[in-house]
Amino acid sequence: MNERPAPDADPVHAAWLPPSVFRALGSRRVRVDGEGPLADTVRAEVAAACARFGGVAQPTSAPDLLLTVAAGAAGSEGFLLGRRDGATVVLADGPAGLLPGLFEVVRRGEAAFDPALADERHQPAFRLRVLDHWDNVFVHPVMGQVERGYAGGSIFWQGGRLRADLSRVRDYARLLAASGINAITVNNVNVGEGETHLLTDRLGDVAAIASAVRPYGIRVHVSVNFAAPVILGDLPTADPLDPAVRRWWASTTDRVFATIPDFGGYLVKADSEGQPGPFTYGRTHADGANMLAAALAPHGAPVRWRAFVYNHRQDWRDRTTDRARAAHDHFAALDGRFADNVILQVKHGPIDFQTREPVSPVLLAMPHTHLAVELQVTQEYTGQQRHICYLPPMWSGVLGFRPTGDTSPTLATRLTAGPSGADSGSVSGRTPAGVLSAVANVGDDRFWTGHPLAQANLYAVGRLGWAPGRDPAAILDEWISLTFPEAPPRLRHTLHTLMDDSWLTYEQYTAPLGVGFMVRPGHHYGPDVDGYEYTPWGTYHFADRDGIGVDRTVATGTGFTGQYPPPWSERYESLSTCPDELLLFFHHVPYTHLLHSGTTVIQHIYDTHFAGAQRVAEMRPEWDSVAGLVDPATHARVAERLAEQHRSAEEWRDQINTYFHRKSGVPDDKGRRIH
Ligand code: BDP
Repeated sequence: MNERPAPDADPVHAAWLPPSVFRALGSRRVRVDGEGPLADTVRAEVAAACARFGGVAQPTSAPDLLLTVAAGAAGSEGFLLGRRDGATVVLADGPAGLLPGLFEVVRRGEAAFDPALADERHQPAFRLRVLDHWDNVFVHPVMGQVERGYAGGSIFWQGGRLRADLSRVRDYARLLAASGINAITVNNVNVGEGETHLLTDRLGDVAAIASAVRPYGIRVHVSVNFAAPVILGDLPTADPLDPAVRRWWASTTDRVFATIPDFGGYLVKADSEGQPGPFTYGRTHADGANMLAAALAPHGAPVRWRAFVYNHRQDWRDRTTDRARAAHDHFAALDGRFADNVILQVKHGPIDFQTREPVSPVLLAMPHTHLAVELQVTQEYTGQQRHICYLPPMWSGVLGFRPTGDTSPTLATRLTAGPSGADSGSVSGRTPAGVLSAVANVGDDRFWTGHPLAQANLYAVGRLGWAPGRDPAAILDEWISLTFPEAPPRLRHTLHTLMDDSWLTYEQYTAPLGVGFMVRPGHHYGPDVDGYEYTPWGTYHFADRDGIGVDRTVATGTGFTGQYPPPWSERYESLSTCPDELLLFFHHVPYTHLLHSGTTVIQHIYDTHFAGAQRVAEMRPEWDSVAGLVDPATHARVAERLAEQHRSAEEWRDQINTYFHRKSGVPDDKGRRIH
C-alpha cells in the first residue's frame, strides 16, 4: 500500500534541490564516466536535468562538463573541480566522489562553467558524517514514534512496520547526499524490546532501507541494545566477558554483514537513563565497547559508543554531585583501553544539548581514543521546530573551539586527525578517523522538518562535516539559494535576516547566561523556571534571593573546571576571565554581579528578555512583507510558526523576568512593566 499522501491532497514540499537548480548543468553537454551504482545515480541525475533543460547527456562529441574517475585525484569521496581542454571537469578518485562533485557543480550554477575556474580539491574533513534518527519502530507510549521528533512520524517506520513505500526515504537520501551526509542510523538510541529484533529477524527491514539509500552513497547504522542476547531469549546473560555472549555478538554481526555487506556499524547507549550496559555485570565501558568492536572488526566497521552516562536519580539536596562532570568521570580514565574501531560519541556540551554550554571536556581529553562529536539537529531544547533557531553558529563555535588556547589547532582539526599514535586510526582502513554525528530532525511532515526553515539546520550539518571551518552565514546563503532558487534579493535578504542570528535571539528570551534548562519537564517546551529544580535529573540553577548559578569551580564548587586543560581550566575558574555567556554555568553569583559587558546579572536578564521577545515581534511583519514571493503553503506554515514563537517568547520573557524580579527584589533600571 502506498502510504504517501496523494500528491494534490498534501504534497511533500521539496527542500533544497528543486529541479531549477540544475538549470546551468542541464542545459549543457555532460558526460559521466565510471562504473557501478553511484556512477549510475550521477548519470540518472544528469539525464533528468538535461531532459528538462535541453542539454545533452552522454554526448559523443566533446562535453562541456565531464565527471570521471581518475585515480589519485582527491581521496575517497573527494574530487577535483577544474577546467581541462575547454571543459569543466570533476575528477574523482572513485565513484563515491562523483556525486559530491555533481552537487558542487549544481551549487555553483553558471559559475561552474567559468573558463577561468581554477583547480580546487574538495575532500570531506570528517570521514563519517552520520545522522542518528531517534525513530522508534513501535510507537512509544510517552515518546511517540520519533523521540524528540517535531516533524510528524518516522519516514522509515509506521506503527511497528517498515513503510511499504520507501520512495520518500530515497528522496531523503538524495537530499542528504547533496548536503554531504554519508550515513544514517535508522532507530532510536533507546532501543526497545521490539527494536532489538532489527538485528536478527527484522534485519530484512534494515536491508530494505540500505537498498533505498545506497544509490546516494549513504550507509545504514543500527542502534543496538546491550542486553540483546538476553532480550532475544538466546542467553541468560549479556556479560561482555562471557565467551558465549561474545560468540553471540560475533555470529549475529556476521549475519548482518552477510545480508548487508556495506552495513555501517552499531550505535550504543549503555548504562544511561535506564538502558542496560556493562555496569550490570561489574564490567567497564571499555569491556562493553570492545566486545562489540571485536564482533565488528572482521568487517572493518566501527561501534559508536555514547559517552552520555550520568546518574539520573540524583539527590537534588546534594550540591556536590555534578552531572556536568559525569562523562569525564566515567570515561577519561579509560583512555587507551578502547579497541581501534571503537568511537566514543560525545555530546558537544557536558550536560544535554542546551542553548549554550561549554565544549565537553571529554572532547579535549582522551588523546588515544577515537572521539566523535554529537550535535542535536532536532530542536529539543531550542524551540522544537516551532521557533526559528538556525544552529550552525553554535556548532561552529564547538568545531572551531581551540582545545589548548587561542593559537592551538581547532577541535575539528583534532577530531579529524584521529587519536595520536594511531595508524590513521583504522581497522582495515575503514574505521573513520573523523566522525561528526547529529540527531536528525526530519519526519513524515510535508515540509520534512515541521518548520520549513529548520531544513537549513539539516543541510548545514553535512556541509560542516565537509568543511567545519565554513562560515555559517555563507552556508545559510547557500541553502537559501538552493531552496529558493527563483527568490528575488528581497526574499533572500529577509530569510537571511530572520535566520542568521536566530540562535542568539532564542538565547536572549530563554534561560540566561548558560544556566540551562528552565524548560517544562518531560516535553521540554516553554518556560518553567523551577521545573527541574527539585528533581533527580541533575539540572539545577540554584536561584535564591541573593543569586543564581552553579558553582563548578575547583576552589569552592564541584571541581568541574578542573576537567579542562589550561588555559580553559583557569579561564572558567576565575570570575574575571569566565566569558559572560557561560557565567552561570560555572559560577554562582549575586544578582548584582557586574558582567564584563558592564551590566549586572539581573539587569542583563531583564534587558535580554525584553530584547529577544521584541525581536521576535518584529520578525512577523518582516515575514508578512514577503508573502507574495514564497509559495503560499510555505509562507503560511512559517507564519503560523512565527505566531507561536511570538506567543512563546513573550511567555518566556514574562515568566523569567517576573521570577527573578520577585526573587531578587531588584527593580528594572528602565522601569519596564514586570509582573
Ligand atoms: C536527552 C533526551 C532524551 C534522549 C537523551 C539521549 O531528552 O530523549 O534519550 O537525551 O541523548 O536530551 O540519549
